[in-house]
Amino acid sequence: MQQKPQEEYGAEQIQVLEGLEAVRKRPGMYIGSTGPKGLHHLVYEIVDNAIDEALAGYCDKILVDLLPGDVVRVKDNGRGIPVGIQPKLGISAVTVVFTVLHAGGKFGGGGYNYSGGLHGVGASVVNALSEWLEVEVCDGENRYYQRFQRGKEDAPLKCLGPTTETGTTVTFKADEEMFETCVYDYDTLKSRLREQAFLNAGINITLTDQRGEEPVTDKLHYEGGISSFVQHLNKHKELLHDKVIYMAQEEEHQKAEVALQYTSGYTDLILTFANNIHTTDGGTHEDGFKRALTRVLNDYAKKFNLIKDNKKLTGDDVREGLTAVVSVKLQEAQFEGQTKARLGNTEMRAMVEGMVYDKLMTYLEENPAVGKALVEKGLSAAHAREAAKRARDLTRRKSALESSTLPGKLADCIERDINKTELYLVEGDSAGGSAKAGRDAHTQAILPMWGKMINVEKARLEKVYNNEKLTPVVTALGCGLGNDFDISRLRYGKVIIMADADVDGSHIRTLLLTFFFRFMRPLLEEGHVYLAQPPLFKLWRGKQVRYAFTEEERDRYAKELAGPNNQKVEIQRYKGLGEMNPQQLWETTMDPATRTVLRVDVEDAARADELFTILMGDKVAPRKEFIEQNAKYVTDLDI
Ligand code: TTJ
Repeated sequence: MQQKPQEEYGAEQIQVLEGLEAVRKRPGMYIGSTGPKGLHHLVYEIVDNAIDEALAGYCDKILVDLLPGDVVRVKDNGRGIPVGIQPKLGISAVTVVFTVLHAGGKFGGGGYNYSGGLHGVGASVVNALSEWLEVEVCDGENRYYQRFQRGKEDAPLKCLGPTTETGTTVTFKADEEMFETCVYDYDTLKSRLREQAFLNAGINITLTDQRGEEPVTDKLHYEGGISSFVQHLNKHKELLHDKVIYMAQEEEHQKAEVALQYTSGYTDLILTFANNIHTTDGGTHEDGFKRALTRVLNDYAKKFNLIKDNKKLTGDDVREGLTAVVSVKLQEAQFEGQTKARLGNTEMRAMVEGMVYDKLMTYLEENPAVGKALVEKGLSAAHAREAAKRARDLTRRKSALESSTLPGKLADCIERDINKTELYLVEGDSAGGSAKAGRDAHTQAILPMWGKMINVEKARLEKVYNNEKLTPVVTALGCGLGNDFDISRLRYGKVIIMADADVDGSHIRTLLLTFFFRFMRPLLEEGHVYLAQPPLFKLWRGKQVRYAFTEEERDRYAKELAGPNNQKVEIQRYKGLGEMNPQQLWETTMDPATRTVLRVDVEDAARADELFTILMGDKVAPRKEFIEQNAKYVTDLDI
C-alpha cells in the first residue's frame, strides 16, 4: 500500500481517532442511548448500508446473523465497499468508512440519493462502540479484510487473494464497556427488519438466530411492499373492503407511496416514513395525506349525494377504522422536532396531498361499493361524535372528568412534584389495602381497581367517558383523554400497574394498556407507564427469607438457603398480591430502592396494536389461536 509522508499521515490519523474518541465519550449523542435501544441501533446502522446498496440496484440479498457471544454478522451481495485509496486521506475507502465520522456510503456521484438523514450516523460509530469489528469486501476480483478494536485498526486493509464473489460482510461485537446490555432481542430485530422489507419491496432480508441449539430463521421478503405492510397490520381485523388501496407517484427528485385499507374498528393507525425512517411525529407527508383524505371523502360524498349538503365529515370521522402506510423518498430530508422524528419539507405536503386526492378520488369513482362503504363509515363516526358531544355538554358541569374532585378510592400522596410521584393502579381491594398500608405515602398514591372493565377496543370514546371503572383513572391522572388529552396536567410521573401474574391480572393489565394506547398514547410514548413485578415465590428457612421472581431464581435460592447440610427450605407460591402483607408488598414490589418495574414502551405502535387487537378484538378465532400459541406469554404480557 502506498505510504504518505509520516507526519501528514499521523496528523490525519490523530484527527480520526479523536473523532471516534468523541463517540465513545458521548455515545448517546450518536445512537440515542446505551440501553437496549442503542444496542439494536448498531445493527440497523450496518444493515442500512446494505439496504442502500440494494436500493441502488446492486444487491438483492442481505443476511443478518446473531452469533454466540453477542456477535452480529451482516452480509450483502452488493458491489462491495470500494477498496481503493481515498486521495484525501491516503488510506483505503473501506478504512475511511469505518474510521471517519460521518463518512456515509456516498463516494462520488451515481450512488443512491435518498439515504437517511436522522440515522445514517454511519459505520464508524458502530466501529467506535464495538470491542472488535471485522470487515470483508469482495469486489469480484479479490477478497479484502480488515479488523478494528474499539475503532482502531489492527492493521491496514489486507488483500487475501482472488475471488469471483462480490459483497460486503461486517462482523462485530458491541463493547460491554459502552452498553448496559449486549444481548440482542430477536423479535425486536425482526420487527424492524420486517418493516424495512415492507418499505423496500422485493428486497430479501434473512435474519437468523444461531445462539441457541437450533437455529431460528425468518425470511423477510415482500413483493407487495407497503401494501403487504397494511395487509400485515390488518391481519387480525375485520375489513371494510377486501383490497388494499395503493397509490404511488414519482417526480424528478422525490417520490411518494401510500397504501390504505379500512377496518370496521374505531381507531386508526397511520404509519409514516421518510427515506425509510419511521417519522413517529408525522410531518408534512402525514398532513398532506390527512388533508387529502378528508377532502376526497367529503367531495365524493357530495358528488354522489351520499351526504346532506350541510353535513361535513371531519378528519377524525374519515380516519375511523383506517390503517395506512405513507412512505416518501426525497433528497435532503429535513427532520424536525425534539426527537427529529417529524418531516419538515413543505414540498412533500403538496405532493402527497395532490397525489392522494387525484388517485383516491379516481379509485373510489371506479369502485363505488368501496366509496359508499367509506362514506358510511365516516357518517357513522360523525353521528357518534355528535352524540358524544351532546352527552358531554349535558354532563360537563358535573362530569367527573372535568371536575377537580379526586376519586374517593384514591389514596393520594403528599408530594406534588411529578418527578417524584407514582400512582399505583392495584388489582383488587385487598391488595389495594395492603398497598395503602405499605406504601411511602409521601410519594406513592394508590388507586384500587376492581371487577371486569369494558372492552376498550370495541367501545367508542363516549362509552369510556361514562365508564365507572376507568373514570377514576382518568381523574386521578388529571390530563383528560382522547383529543383533549393534555400531558402537561399529569399528576404522577410514574403510573405503575400492579396486578397478579394470573389470567385476571393479565386481563386488567391488557385492558389498562389498551386504554392508554387508545386514549392516552403520549403517556406511553413518553415512558410514564410501568408494570410492577411482584415476586412469584417466597422461600424461607427459619428466619431467613428470600423472594424469587422466576422459577430459575427459586431453584437457586432454594439451594443457597438449604446450605451444605441441605436443610429443609419452605417454599410458598404466591397466587396473588393479596397474599402479601403490607410490609412484604413494600419490600418486594414497591420499595423504589429494591424493586424492579418494567417500563412499557410503545416504540412499535404497530406491534402493540396487533397484540391488543388479537386479545380484545371482535374476531374470536385469531384471539383463541393467539392465546393457545402464547399461553405462557399472555400472563406476563409485555409489549
Ligand atoms: C458505493 O459505491 C461504489 C460501489 O459500492 C458502494 C458501496 O459502498 N456499497 C456497499 C456498502 N455495499 N454494501 C455496503 C455495506 C454493507 C455493510 C453490511 C456494511 C457497510 C458499512 C457497507
